[in-house]
Amino acid sequence: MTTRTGGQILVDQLRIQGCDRAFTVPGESFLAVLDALHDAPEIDVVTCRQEGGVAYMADADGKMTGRPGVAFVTRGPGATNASAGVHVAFQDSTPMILFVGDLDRADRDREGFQEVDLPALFAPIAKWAARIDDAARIPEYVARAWRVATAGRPGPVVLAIPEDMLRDEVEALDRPRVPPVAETPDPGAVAAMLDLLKDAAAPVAIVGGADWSPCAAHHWANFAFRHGIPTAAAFRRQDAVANSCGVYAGQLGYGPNPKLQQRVRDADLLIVVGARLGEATTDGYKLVTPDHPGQILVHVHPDPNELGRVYHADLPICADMSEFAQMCDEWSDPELVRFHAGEEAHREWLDWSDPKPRPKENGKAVKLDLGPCVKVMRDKLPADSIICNGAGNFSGWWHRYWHYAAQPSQLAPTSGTMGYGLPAAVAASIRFRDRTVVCVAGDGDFLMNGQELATAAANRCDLLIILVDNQSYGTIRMHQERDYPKRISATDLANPDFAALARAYGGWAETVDKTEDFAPALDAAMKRKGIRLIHCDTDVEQISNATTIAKLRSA
Ligand SMILES: Cc1ncc(C[n+]2csc(CCOP(=O)(O)OP(=O)(O)O)c2C)c(N)n1
Repeated sequence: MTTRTGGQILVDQLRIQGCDRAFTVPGESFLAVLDALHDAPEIDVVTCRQEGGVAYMADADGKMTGRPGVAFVTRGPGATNASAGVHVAFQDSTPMILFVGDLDRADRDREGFQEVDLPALFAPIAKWAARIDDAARIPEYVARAWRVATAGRPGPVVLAIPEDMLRDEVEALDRPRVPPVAETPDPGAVAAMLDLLKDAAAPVAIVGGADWSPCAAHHWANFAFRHGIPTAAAFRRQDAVANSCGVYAGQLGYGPNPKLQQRVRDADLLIVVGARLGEATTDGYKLVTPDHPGQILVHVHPDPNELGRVYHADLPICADMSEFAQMCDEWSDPELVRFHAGEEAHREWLDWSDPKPRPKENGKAVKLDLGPCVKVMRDKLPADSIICNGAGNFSGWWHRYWHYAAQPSQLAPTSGTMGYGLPAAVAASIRFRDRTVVCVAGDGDFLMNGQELATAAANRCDLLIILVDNQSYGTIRMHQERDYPKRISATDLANPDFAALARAYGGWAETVDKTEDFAPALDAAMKRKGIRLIHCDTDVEQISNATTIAKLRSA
């Protein structure tokens, strides 16, 4: 056996596992890896401008592929910058592996340069956090990381890689590719679920989350449509089934359709597939309560640890999402009748997601009304466009009015982190060169990772940015107006000229401040490639798609 450096062994193992892309801000602590990547053309290295962007891109890549998004950052400041993305991957159940260059083994525990106890730092927000001290064991650690990140409820793994360990030249046995270990659903349990459906008067499904896939989206949509089961998406899992599916009922989360909420309350049978029924989806554990008296809960999840963790499940089913949905789709039972509620719920959602012009307030019409702008986007952009966003009320217009295609078409953090949209859009436009990628951002949200415009330019990304500028951290202002009216504190923003900023990165940009100017701006943007930014100059008065500050003050 020939000897290799730790860096080469690591890169070889990534290649074997099928890694084709890694996001990084380089550090001197992992030069041996960077050197090995020089000879690994199969792995596309995306060099970013801040580790927050690195980790969000890796998360987005993991969401799109179902394989771990891979990232390399340096110790101390690099690791702490990247930690926000590890938290997203944890809450969003995204497979991710973050490698962190660490200081030499002999110097550990002296609080050396940029030293942090990395496994301890990441333990509460990673599925597994460890350190590789022996180069000969790199294949074992990386193969295990691949398995841990993808199995059960997917999540992030963090591996610290000491600098001197990566330079060691040792003999190491490569591990073969980790095969997927799909949990086949128990046919008896699926039959029991179908029996419950036969007895139900008002079933509702809530779908999307851990381990969801295009295959699961396809089969669940077929099954639910065939039997007329109203299917809601969990918070920010709006691509769990194509929204064109005739029983798609809308998303739960912030600002949901009250009719959908009522339908969930009235359901006698809830079939929850993939979702963990988190705080946002369940409106603070109130829409569906953990004990859900009067409702039967079938909870289908890929991880046994999630079943019964918060919610009591009358019928828990541990299964791979794709296999479960496929088994449902292939099941034929003549006794299972079709519910009318599915199509009724879909009609209600169609009406809910149809933007009406915002009513005048105090005789004043809204100059730039975002609802009709989203409708213009729906009419002009391809139906399978990938919509990416971070956190802020601005996202509510797209969550309500955009019609999502089947997964992957939505990259949005269920953990509600700002600054996610642009890095996610960069990752999406590199992964899907042939698809339209849109980043929707608030002015606060955008500048949290605006530096990744440089990464977009360097990687010749085609992406469209819709920047909703209300000169405010508007969401927090909304909470302020409700709880402490007329006492604005720390929420006003002084912004740069966003259009000029995009142009400085080689992009095209236009500012619009009237609804009627949005469609021509979009036409102009669509004629071009590269970075395109439509800067929407809006009024903080329109604080969400349902509320104005005036209304909050008079409430
Ligand atoms: C990383 C991070 N920091 C802070 C917050 C708290 N937060 C939620 S929304 C928001 C304001 C977002 O402002 P903007 O992007 O301008 O959108 P708007 O609310 O005005 O629509 C803040 C500060 C958060 N969710 N994530």
